[in-house]
Amino acid sequence: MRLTKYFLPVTKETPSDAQIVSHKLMLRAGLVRQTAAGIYAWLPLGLRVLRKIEEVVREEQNRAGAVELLMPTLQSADLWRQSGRYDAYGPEMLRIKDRHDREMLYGPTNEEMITSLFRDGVKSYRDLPRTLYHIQWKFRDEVRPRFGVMRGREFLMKDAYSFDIDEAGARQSYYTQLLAYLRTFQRMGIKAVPMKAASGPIGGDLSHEFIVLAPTGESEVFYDSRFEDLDWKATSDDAEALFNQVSSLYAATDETHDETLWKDVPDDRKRQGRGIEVGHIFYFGTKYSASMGMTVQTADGRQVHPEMGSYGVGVSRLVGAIIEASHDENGIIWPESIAPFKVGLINMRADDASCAKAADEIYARLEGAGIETLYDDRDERGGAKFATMDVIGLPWQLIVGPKGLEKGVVELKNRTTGERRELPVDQALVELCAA
Ligand code: 5CA
Repeated sequence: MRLTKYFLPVTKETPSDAQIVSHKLMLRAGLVRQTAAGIYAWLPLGLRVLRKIEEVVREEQNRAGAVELLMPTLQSADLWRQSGRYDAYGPEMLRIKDRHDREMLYGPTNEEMITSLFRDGVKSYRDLPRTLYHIQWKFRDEVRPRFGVMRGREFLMKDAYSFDIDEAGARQSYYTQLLAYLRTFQRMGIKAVPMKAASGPIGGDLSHEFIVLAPTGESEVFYDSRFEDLDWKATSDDAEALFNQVSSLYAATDETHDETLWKDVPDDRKRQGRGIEVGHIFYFGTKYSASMGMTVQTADGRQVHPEMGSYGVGVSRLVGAIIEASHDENGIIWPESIAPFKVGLINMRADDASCAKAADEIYARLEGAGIETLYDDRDERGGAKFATMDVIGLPWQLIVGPKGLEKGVVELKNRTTGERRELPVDQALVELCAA
């Protein structure tokens, strides 16, 4: 993508309405703009990151055997009356009337809708177990939307729902999602610690929050440092063993913190700090299947209410959380797996015909090799171009200038380490292909 044809409204000034670093950087780097309190437009660069995160989430859900569908954002109040939650949910639910005076709502979550869809399509134990998920916008009329996309009113969530014939099966589905979550977050370059959680208005007796550590986080957290050493990629597919391992180590938020258990953690392993909740999983048994009349026939002919769980990932919140965990004084540092482009190609002298020709050729070769490149072909000062590339945080910068070209070299900068090296063009391209 050529910057002269793109829409990237980068700003130098720190926006005054933003309190935390990720919100400031998301505005400065031209990722989002607020259009109403807690509601954001995703500008082209921000949208690319959002899509990348979505794709990692999708791949790990599919790998875990979950099946994707898409439910609408608008739901009917009658559906929520079936579970009794329409009145219970409170002012966070945005309630709307259509032209026929029918009561509608903008979905804050989808337990009722998925239960009704599954109920109408399932007959017997042979149709179970199933985990269905979608990635869809939600609306919660938060009292205090703040910190940008971190606590928005409209936000993108992956929500999955599992249906099992009995509790043992439901626990397996829960463990499978737990493993999928740890893999998902690790692929995004962040460490999210699973912590025992209170299950809140969703209900149920087994629940974990996934917390990314960051000083600006909303919850206070207490955990065993052994969580820092676990490698989820290396963990086997035995989800139950993983669950047992996770359960054997102490980790809790301020809501569930237990001083007596905390005392048993050796002092040199005690870690305390703040964190951001990027995911939350729940097992809640037959709460919705019973209240909404979903039954299936078991192998021995009995009728039972399926056991259910729900599993949420804050997809749009993750954009902010990853920036909180990965930035420096000059801007964002994207982990490669979710970077909006891999390479920022800088032409130092757009007014110099031979320099522009060389940069154009490199751009064509990068594109030809399938490397996602943002090409700064604007007629601007070098300093402004460096500042733009640093703030938007692409993993690699490739700098083409007339002096280097005389020697046959370009400069390759690694955004994470800050290391800069002069290399012949061919070698730089080989390294970028391999990186
Ligand atoms: N139905 C369940 C699981 S599917 C559910 O709604 N869980 S939740 O309430 O915990 O939300 C799931 C995730 O969405 C949270 O872990 C958080 O990362 C994200 N989230 C929740 N509220 C907001 C918000 N106001 N802004 C941005 N992300 C949010």
